[in-house]
Amino acid sequence: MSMENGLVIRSVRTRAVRVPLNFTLGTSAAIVRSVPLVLMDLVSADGVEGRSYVFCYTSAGAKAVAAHAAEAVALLEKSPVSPRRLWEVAARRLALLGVTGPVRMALSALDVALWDAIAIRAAMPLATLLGGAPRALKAYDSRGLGLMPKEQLAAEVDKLLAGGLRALKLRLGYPTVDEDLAAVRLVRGRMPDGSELMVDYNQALDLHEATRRGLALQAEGLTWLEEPIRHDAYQDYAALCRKLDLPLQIGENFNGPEAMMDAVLAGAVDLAMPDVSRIGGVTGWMQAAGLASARGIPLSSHLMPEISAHLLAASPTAHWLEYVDWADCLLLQPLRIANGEAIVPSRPGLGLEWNEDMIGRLERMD
Ligand code: SMN
Ligand code: MG
Repeated sequence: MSMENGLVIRSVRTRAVRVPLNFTLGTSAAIVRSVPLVLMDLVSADGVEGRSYVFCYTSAGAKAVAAHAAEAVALLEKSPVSPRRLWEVAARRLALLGVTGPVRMALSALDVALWDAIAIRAAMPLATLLGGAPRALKAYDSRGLGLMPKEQLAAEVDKLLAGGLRALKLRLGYPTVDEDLAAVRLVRGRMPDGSELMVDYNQALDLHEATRRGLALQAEGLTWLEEPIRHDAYQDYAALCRKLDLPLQIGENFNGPEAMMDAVLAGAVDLAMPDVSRIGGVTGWMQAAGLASARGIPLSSHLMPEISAHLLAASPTAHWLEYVDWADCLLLQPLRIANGEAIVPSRPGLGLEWNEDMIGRLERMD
């Protein structure tokens, strides 16, 4: 099959599995002890395989993503499909349902699997195919450090630092600003000089409280303040950006590059961290990377680091990779961390190969 003709999908298989976490994550929104992931295997008519996976938040989310992926594949089967055609066809057919939430996550997962197959057929790492190259990326450890008692927090910081990364993300949103400050100081106090600390409120505050806490946190030397208020309150984010010296980070909830554009035009974006499964897969990410580049906005990623690493390596304003180990047990070659950085693999495509023995032992959710 030549490249001009695109890629004919022979089959797409999804498997929904529940993966236990090594570090429980208590955010202001939920306590997460295990994560539902949908694994996707696409096979082209000429036998090339493309893979992706997506974090689905809840069991129903995983089932919905798998169901929407199956319907989307039925729309595309038998004729050649490029990532662009995937979005054109699916967006036309699904506009009334809405290309958001699980629909967008399913399409994004398909887009990633398609790009993986295209890169594998071209015998290139995805980062290279997208105009970058495999390299070491700045990465922060985003495991654990949820809302928890202080002694546990201290023990977790030590354990995470032993993992080799020199930047951490702490969840905030304790009942009072003093408790938030105490958590920041405790964590900071255990981190070596030169290391960096990010904080994430997961949308816990209103504008008034976010201003108050933001001002109180400003002198703590934080790298960013993430999602203090509801994710789509762009006017309020713009007001916060003007009031605080501390850079604000948003983006994990951008529904496609269009949402990022709205946020940028509202003056709501100091730093951006799109999620590959909401921004629209590789296709949506590269459009978002263009916006970020045009405005000089530092671009970080959200979860799924094995996929995001290739995308950051091809993004002009690449900033931080969010590192978690959730998919490690599913992979024969998990994402490698060395010298405080994440290493983008130079294998063809994304470099995802399933550890079928381990997958066979996980709880299935489909
Ligand atoms: C987050 C979101 C969803 C699940 C886990 C963690 C968090 C992040 O907002 O930025 O990683
Ligand atoms: Mg977040």
